[in-house]
Amino acid sequence: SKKYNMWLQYQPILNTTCKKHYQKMLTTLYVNGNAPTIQSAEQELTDAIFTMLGQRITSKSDMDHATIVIGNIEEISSLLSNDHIARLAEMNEEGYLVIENQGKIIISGNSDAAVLYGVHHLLRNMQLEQDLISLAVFEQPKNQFRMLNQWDNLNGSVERGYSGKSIFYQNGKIVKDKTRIKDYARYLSSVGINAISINNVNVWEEESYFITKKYLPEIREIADIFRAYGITLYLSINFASPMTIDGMSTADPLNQSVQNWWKDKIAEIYHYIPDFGGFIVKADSENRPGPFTYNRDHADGANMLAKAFEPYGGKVIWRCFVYNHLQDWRDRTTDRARAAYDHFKPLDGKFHENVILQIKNGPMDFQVREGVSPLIGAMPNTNQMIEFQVAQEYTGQQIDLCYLLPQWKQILQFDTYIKGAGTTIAEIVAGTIHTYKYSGIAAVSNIGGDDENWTGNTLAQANLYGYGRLIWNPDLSAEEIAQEWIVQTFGNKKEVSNTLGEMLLNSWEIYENYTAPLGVGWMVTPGVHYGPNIDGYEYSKWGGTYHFADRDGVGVDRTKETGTGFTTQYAEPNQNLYNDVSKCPDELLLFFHHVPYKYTLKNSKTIIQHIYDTHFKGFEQVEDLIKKWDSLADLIDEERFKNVQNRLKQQKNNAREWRDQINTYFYRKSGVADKQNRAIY
Ligand code: BDP
Repeated sequence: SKKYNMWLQYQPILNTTCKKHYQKMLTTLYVNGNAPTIQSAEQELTDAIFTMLGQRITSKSDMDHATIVIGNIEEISSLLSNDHIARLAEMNEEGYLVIENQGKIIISGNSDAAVLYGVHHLLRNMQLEQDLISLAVFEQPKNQFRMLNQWDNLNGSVERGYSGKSIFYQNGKIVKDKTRIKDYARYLSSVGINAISINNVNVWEEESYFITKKYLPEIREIADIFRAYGITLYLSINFASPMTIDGMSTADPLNQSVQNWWKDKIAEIYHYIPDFGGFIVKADSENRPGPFTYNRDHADGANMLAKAFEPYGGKVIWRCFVYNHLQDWRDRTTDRARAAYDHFKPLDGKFHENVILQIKNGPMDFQVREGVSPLIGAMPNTNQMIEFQVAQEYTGQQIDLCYLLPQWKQILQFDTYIKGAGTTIAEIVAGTIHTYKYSGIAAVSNIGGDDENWTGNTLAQANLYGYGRLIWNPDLSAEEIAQEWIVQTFGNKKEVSNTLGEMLLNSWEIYENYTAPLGVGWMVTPGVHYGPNIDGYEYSKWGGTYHFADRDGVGVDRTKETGTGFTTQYAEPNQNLYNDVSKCPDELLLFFHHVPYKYTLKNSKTIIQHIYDTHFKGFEQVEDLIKKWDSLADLIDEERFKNVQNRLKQQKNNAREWRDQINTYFYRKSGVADKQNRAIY
């Protein structure tokens, strides 16, 4: 069905000139090699051409008589000019070329996976109805690791999953029918994802056994599926596994028998999965076990595993989401925002070269708006990657529309100045600033399998698509990516492209308008994280104290002089930019400063008036989203149309609730009336 096919609709090409052109060019295929990835590429190409053009491409046994040739560079260099070969040689392992030469299309690359990416490049161009004559594309990914983290549990639930149950597990078992996993692998490879971890970072009792004989034979099957799409498999582990699995008395990373236990364990895993990627570890975080129990640090913990992985080329992806979740607001140095930097920065240079630190994009936790994590780039001698959240935990849970590409773009473009101007997050995680051995980008996935459409809200598919495209090429704009996605998903219709493009691009700002203001974050219902609850976390022992609203003002003082000192974790000039209230950008003001309600923003409004205005506006913007979507009724199939229409209706209720609660709360705290006298109670 259309909702199941996401952006790989391969709809029949309607434009007749274009269709004739393709039909003429794409008749016969020669495939070099038979590695699983090459077979996937061939399958995708032949199936897609059949649905788009209504013609079956025929296989040729020699290159000369084929109109398309695909294969690894080693196999088909005879068809390429010296110049082509030289250009390919300059690119990384996943670099590919797609060229047209005298009526023949050649897709080649530096690896089998690269060929698959090249095939998807061609298919994307065709769906966008581009000309194929004199194509000369040379592409390589900017980031080495392009990863997704599934937060799926064996019982079939998905932590922070808003799209139904897991496609990997059901009722305590790995699913027998793995068709859906295979299709997921297809979608991921079409946007260049090359690594996946398939279980929740919170590893509870039974998932600890994933690294044992009980589950490894079936996990191997999953690894085989992903391998055929160029995707390497990783597992999240329980740091206390030696105790949980084998009843040992300790998991101390410096204990010899613990080290031996892991060595044997990792050897066993490679026996099943020879190209196993490695582990993701959430340790000493939110009640998960870790090295702190034994008075060891995180380098001790990570290095123990890294050593055991060395003979196999495996990696340890160590998460930096480490903070004391039971904070004491009387001690400002326990500011949660400071935690990752305070824990990890002193350990720079102590990690083995096959350890990669995975750092959330912000210092807190995937809020609608946060500063960029100052830890990223601050450890020149330690591999790092950034972590995004495609799942919309704090951004509307795939009920509310929130296209996250503009947010991710902004984060990647952020200049840390750590090594002078131009030290952007994009360059740091691409490994071009500190020359990391391994680096890249990971994100929490947003898919599930209850509903055929994968993401609950059909429009949330844009975030998954966009995530892959952006991390392959961070220079693509949020708009370009939206347009690519729209055309492939809903067909090439101007009105849909225009209207939906506008809806997507404004949606993050709209969401921000009616939720927590000016970077303060966290005014959500505790636990579920959807809907407003302004003081829900404010006085709770879990996390604690995020907005400090009182009768005089609002915001968290994180300055050097009077606050938590978090601002000092940034390099200059960012440190000063955030520390100085007169310079701090409006959108983050309350993240860094506690200010009176009548404080005037750079946009010339007072804080309190800004809160009222954005909240009234945000609600109206949601009403406008509904109108816009309704105007597309005749251009979109009923099923997907209704799905989104229904979500937008729920979004409107949510926006109303946020608007009213936020406005009322701040009116009552401040006693300052709205200048426009709108209804606030
Ligand atoms: C938070 C989620 C929680 C995750 C945690 C994490 O609320 O469910 O376990 O992040 O990243 O955002 O480990």
